[in-house]
Amino acid sequence: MGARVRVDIVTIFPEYFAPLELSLIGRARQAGALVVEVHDLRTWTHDVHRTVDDSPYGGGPGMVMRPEPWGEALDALAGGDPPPRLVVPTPAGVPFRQETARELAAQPRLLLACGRYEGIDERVVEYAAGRMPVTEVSLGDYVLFGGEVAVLAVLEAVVRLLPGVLGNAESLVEESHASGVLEAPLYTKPAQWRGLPVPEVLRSGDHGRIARWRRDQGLLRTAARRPDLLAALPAGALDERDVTVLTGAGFPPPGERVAE
Ligand code: JA5
Repeated sequence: MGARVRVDIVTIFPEYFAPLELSLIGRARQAGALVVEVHDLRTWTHDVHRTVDDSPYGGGPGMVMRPEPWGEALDALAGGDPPPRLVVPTPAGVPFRQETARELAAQPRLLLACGRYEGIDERVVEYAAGRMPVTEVSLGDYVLFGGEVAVLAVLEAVVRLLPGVLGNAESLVEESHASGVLEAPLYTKPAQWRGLPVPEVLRSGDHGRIARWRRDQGLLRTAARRPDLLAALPAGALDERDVTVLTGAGFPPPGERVAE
């Protein structure tokens, strides 16, 4: 993981990024682990209306972001050696995962581009890809008004991996997500709340039993909610007891799974 990341964000809504002053991201900036600059794409327009969009070639609904302001933004922000990694959120991107966050956290510079309307003229990414590494990412199979909220999510996933932003305890949580199995449910005091008890095992003090219970709960949740993750586990990730827990709860044995 890189020691410090410089991030430039280009958007037509700079106010969306006010939260970057807050909480742990704000603290990371104050600690110097992170340098963020937010740029208004309209800086790189020259007409009186500061136009950034036009109608789509080929017809269809909505508007498309014109390439010229983006080209000037790249000229202004993507110079230097090495150039930044350009990250563009789009529903048509490759899935953004924890491993993507880890890869981005290792870069010295990131340039995060926020689309609006129906998206950005394709030639912007084509042009950029000839000059710098480009990653178009999707945060999930849904549509947003623009890339701003996705960029905030990407940045939060990256910043919490920077050294000095979190303690070691939290770093281990990331490792367990990397295991491909969802986390077990969490509880805190009181032991009884509105008639609902904390599972007895968590109050037993038996750390072996607790670890096994958490493993089981994580596996059962994963089977119920994310069968895709279970199916993608590498061979040997599940032991005989894991398989017994899953089949005992009525889930098909992983590996004998047919298409979902
Ligand atoms: C919409 C112009 O993966 C969820 C996402 C939806 C969405 C993203 S990422 N970017 C945009 C966009 O709309 O730029």
